[in-house]
Amino acid sequence: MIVLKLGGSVITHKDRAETLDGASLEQAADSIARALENEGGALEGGLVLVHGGGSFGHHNASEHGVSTTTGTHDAGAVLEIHGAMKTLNQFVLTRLLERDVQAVPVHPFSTACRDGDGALELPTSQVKSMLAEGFVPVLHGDVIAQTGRGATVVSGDELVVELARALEADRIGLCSTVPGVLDEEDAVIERISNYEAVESVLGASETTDVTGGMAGKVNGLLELEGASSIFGLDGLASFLEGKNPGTTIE
Ligand code: IP8
Repeated sequence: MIVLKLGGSVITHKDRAETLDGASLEQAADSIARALENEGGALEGGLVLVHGGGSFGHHNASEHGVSTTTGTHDAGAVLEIHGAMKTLNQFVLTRLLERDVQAVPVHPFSTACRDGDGALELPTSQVKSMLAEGFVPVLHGDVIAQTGRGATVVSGDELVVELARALEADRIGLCSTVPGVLDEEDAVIERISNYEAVESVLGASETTDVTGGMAGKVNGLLELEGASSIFGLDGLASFLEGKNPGTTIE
């Protein structure tokens, strides 16, 4: 099976609060629908989708000073951040359903939590049942309760790593705004097998992003057993056909 993340900055306009990038979301939904129609293709083992926040969630989280490590005990703040992410999730589900993709929501706030050290606990039995019944579960970056800190942000990237591990994913894909991890000359780095080799070129994210940026993504993916790919929207169809566009991380 495949775990695929649609980056928040791919499906939204990240610099304008709560603005969907409808054209990009539709392009992604088209690629997913086409790949699922292809019986016996790379998606035969099932697909779990995760999406990030982009201009939904991040603005609300930074307004309330909430990040992956700084929490809040204000339920109003939790509802705002979670509500923004549910709105975006609904947009994603609708675009997929319009294309006959049997997409269903899984909201991390209601299922996951962090322990006092920040370790993520994400139950996956419901995701496994959904997959077995032919659904495409769609999770998203969210706020979740954390022991001793109220509620903190969980990024879609962390969910991808945890899902890939728990579901023993064969392939992991991160669809980003860039065609892969870029070097100093903006050329795509084909393969990354250790973090130190690329540390200097992995800058922080430029717009409001309370989670890790490219460095965090690469670090998380390097922890996994299997190979993963980071690619742009134009590489999505090829990834879903079983190819390795962009940067391969293993
Ligand atoms: O865009 C973060 O998810 P990400 C979600 O995958 C929130 O980092 C609530 C800021």
